[in-house]
Amino acid sequence: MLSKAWKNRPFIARLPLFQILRHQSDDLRYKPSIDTQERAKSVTSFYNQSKIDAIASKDSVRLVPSAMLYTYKVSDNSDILRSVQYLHKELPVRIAHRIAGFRNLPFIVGCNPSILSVHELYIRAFHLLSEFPPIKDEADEAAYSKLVKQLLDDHRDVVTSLAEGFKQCSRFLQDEGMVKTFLDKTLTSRLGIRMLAEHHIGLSEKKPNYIGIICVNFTPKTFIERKVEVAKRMCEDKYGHSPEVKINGHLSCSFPYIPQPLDYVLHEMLKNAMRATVESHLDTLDRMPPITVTIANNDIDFIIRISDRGGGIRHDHLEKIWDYGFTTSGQTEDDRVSRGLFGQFIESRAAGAMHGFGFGLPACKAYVEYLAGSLQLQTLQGIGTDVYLRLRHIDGKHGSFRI
Ligand code: ADP
Ligand code: K
Ligand code: MG
Repeated sequence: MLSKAWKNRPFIARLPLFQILRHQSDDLRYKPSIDTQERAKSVTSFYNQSKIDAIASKDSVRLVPSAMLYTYKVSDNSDILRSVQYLHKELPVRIAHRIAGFRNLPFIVGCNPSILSVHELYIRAFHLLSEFPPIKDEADEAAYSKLVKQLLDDHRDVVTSLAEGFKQCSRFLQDEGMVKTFLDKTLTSRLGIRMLAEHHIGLSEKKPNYIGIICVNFTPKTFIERKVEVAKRMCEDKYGHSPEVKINGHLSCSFPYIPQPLDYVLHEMLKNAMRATVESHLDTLDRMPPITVTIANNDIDFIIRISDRGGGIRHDHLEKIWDYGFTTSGQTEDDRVSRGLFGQFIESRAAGAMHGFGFGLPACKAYVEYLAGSLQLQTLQGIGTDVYLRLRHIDGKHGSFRI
């Protein structure tokens, strides 16, 4: 019901906030899948959200990977049903917490079209998931999984949208800490939600060597080789050349792990090492020093060290590289650097197009710490950089993280 005061306002004042913003900017990329009715609902939720508040006051229930690994070892239907019932309860709680995060952003940031579009996606996901009726049988489970898959897809570009949004409002932002707290929380919570959702979907899909998202014989060497190939291809697209990558250390080790979050982390670290190597060897592109990746495995954790000879990181940049948004990309005047990649990547929305947003290091650190690991960097100015990625095993023997 519209109040009388509302009806009496001039037309523009009756438009929901985000609609006004939409008319101001052409570069908004709203998901076409949000229909008018859903949009009306999410708009109402900007102002009136007692249901979201109620659910946001609940605590989330986080799972230990070893429990995920062993509870669902025999994936008969009762396990699948238990897993989906957990998701059905848990996802609205986690999403409601994130919506509260968006609502607490400073007004000028919350109004940014890219950030607002993500806020709206979360509200929409909240309604779709929290209104899904109780799941009693296989048919319900299939319908719910279908919805979750669709949402995973709709939310695919969230990180890029947030990066764009914060880049656009960086001139209004004085409080680095606020940005960091919001993004660390939003990104790691998103990672957790995606891991849970993909784990459930994976349980039904029964991929060989996988229990949900857990690869039972994860082999770092093979995984790194695949990531190297992808990064090399990107590097060659940009510069026409890419450095060799040598892998040494514990090449044959293999153990259960969740490859999904590592995918992003290794991709970002390899891109950084390759960029530094190429840009510091522009006159000798045909004989660049290789990047060396070393794998070390032990009972408690496994370590991946990426060593490059890309000239290192300037002293006065060392503090800033962990800040969201800090980048040296686009600063080089050299034609051989600015010609393609950086400009082109900033425009692109394809997965892995994060180069140039200055999100790589801080986002990876947040993800790795969420997984009870650490990401550290040692640089030898004038020579190169070593990145140390340490991750705990998920066998539960020495304590683990919760998803
Ligand atoms: P982006 O790659 O988008 O610039 P990152 O957060 O990944 O953002 O990195 C921030 C900055 O840190 C880079 O712009 C670069 O100046 C510096 N940096 C990161 N890794 C390396 C490296 N291996 N060698 C030299 N500089 C690096
Ligand atoms: K950065
Ligand atoms: Mg990077």
